Amino acid sequence: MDRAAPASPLLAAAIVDQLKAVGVKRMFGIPGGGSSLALIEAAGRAGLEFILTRTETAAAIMAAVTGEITGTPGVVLTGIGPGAASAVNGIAYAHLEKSPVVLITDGPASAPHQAFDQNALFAPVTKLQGRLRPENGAAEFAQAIATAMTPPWGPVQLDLTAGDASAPVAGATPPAPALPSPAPPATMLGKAGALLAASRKPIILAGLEARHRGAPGALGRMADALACPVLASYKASGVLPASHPGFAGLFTGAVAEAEIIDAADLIILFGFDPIEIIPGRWPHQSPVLDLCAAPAAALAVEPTCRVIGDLAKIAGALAPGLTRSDWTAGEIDTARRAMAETLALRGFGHTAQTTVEAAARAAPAGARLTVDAGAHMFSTLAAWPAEEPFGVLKSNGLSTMGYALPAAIASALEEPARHVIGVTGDGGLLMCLAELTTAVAQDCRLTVIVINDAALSLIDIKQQRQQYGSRGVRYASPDLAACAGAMGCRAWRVEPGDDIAPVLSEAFAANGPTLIDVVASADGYGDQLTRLRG
Ligand SMILES: Cc1ncc(C[n+]2csc(CCOP(=O)(O)OP(=O)(O)O)c2C)c(N)n1
Repeated sequence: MDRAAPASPLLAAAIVDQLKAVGVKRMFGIPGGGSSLALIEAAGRAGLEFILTRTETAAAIMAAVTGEITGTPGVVLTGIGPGAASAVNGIAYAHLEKSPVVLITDGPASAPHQAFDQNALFAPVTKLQGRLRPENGAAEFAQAIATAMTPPWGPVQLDLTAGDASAPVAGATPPAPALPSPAPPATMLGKAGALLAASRKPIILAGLEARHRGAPGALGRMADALACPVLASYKASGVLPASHPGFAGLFTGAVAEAEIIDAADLIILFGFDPIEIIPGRWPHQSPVLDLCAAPAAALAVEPTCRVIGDLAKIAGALAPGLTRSDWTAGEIDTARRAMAETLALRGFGHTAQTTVEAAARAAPAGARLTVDAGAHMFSTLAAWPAEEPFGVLKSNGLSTMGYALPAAIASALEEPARHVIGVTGDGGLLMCLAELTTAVAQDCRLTVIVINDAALSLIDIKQQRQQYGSRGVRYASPDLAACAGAMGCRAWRVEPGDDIAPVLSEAFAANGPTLIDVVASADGYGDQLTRLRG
């Protein structure tokens, strides 16, 4: 006989209601025995999905990626103590890469077992920490959502005990506060307009803020009006389509693109976050006009003028004063070719470059790429023509390994019709391999491509450069196709000499998750890095 379902846990239900009200569709995590159970129950009743992952790190990355691509908060639930601690890396990603995330941890503990100050643990990587209680929880939760969603976006962390989650809230549930939209000060716009008017050869460096709302369109119109080159940060790949005549390549923050930036007489940062510039001296002399959505940490360079506000509105206000620059199409094309040459990977057999070029040729229209951290990343991004914002998902500010697969799962859940391709090193995949079972359980339409060189190649190169002995960077890699097959995922192993094209076609035609384990060469990475970074 069916037992009657228990009455809704009230604070938990109020939390779920607010999440639904701001557009949240799913939560990620691994429940502990406490408040997460009440939240999952309330979510189930309210029609909000709960995605059970294999690690809290992957859950937090999935939530952060969901927050980035949807512009609504990603939500993570964890248990107390170890569950909460395991989420830190994904929350650090959300913090450094400006993604709105709400993390609800069970706790605080009432006894020494599994007890530590969870608010203190998350303080360095969240915008707000707190504890939800029945008497103020609904209001504080509304405030937490607003904090996560106020530019610069970021994660918030809230403790919630099982008892509090199931207690009735006091007072009415407040609506989520309206989010502020700062207007750019007119004086700054005047100075920005004067800099633009004085420039004959401006260059635009587009950053991660340029991916949101109306910013990509505004960027394209500015690039067209100025007829100037645009470099995109890794995360901004696709904000100006790779096929656009103004697209000059990636901003890697290194010597690769120095020549074209040095040829410019004005550097326009368009939504660039300081985290996207690798540490070191700013080598360029020209004045910098910084157009940004939110005040952030100090840039490596003091801008001549900074305008803070909605990027589309700022660009719209500056548009009437823009005139065609002196750049020629030939100069921009030469820069694009030089960048491709700098990034060319000269290895043997299958390499990251040959593999991703083949994947790009075979990929279904509109496919999205996710990429992990490691030596394979440079060639992957260079070989993939991103045609739209979020066409590429990457951990850049944190540059965490174990990212490409969870990010691909988040993408597949949010946009099931869009095929997503996760390119990863073997080291990075082995950090999150178990999430293949999540992809299988959710029937995600994704293909993992492993550039399997049985080494932590990026670290291997650095070790070799320092002329240290080869220790601690190589291992015998397992047969990853066999591992994936055992988890219910269709998988292939591509050996040197095998034709990868038919395998890619089959994998991309499949509806569920697939994995291609490419036995690849690491030759050429060291030389490539020297050309890229000097
Ligand atoms: C979680 C995490 N641990 C360690 C690092 C440091 N790290 C950066 S790249 C790298 C090696 C990556 O190896 P692999 O995934 O096999 O890719 P490859 O460099 O061989 O292409 C390491 C250890 C990191 N970025 N993230």
